[in-house]
Amino acid sequence: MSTGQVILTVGAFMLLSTILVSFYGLVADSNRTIDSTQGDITEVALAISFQEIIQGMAFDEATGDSMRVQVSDLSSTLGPDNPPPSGEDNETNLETFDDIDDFNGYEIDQVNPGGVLGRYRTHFSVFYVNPSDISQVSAGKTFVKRVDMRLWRVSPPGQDTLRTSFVVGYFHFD
Ligand SMILES: [Ca+2]
Ligand SMILES: [Ca+2]
Repeated sequence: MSTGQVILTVGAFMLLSTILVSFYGLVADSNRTIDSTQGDITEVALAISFQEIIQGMAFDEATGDSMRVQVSDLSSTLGPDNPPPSGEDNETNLETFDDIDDFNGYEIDQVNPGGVLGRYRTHFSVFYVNPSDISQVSAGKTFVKRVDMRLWRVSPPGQDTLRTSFVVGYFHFD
């Protein structure tokens, strides 16, 4: 990607209600600013990658191979489905997850992702949310799930934590 494309991608991503929580506010030292900016950009790039991976997965373990029209058909517990359906691998990581909520509670460490020096960590939480207000976590099952991601640089320690969310809905036509 050219620099222009990167900025466009980052700009578009920011519009998706991304909140950057800064713990330190203004940093006067320019070296630290550059270091911190590089960390922030890497976190945004990782977040976009994870979002694309997750959006390519089934809405729920139950919708992976058949159409579901009742919310009661959906998973009661959000997380990896172990033991997995016969013939499938245990769901323990990115390679074996097959539906969105398998990421609930998952945390991944990446060392020098994409050649950028540093160790980055991403934490995922997945909830059923109220379809008419996606900021509201739903106690019951719904056809809308929200994925919250938290990304930060573990080493060297970053100053910011990137928090971002997206929702995935499951639609059916009766
Ligand atoms: Ca699964
Ligand atoms: Ca699952």
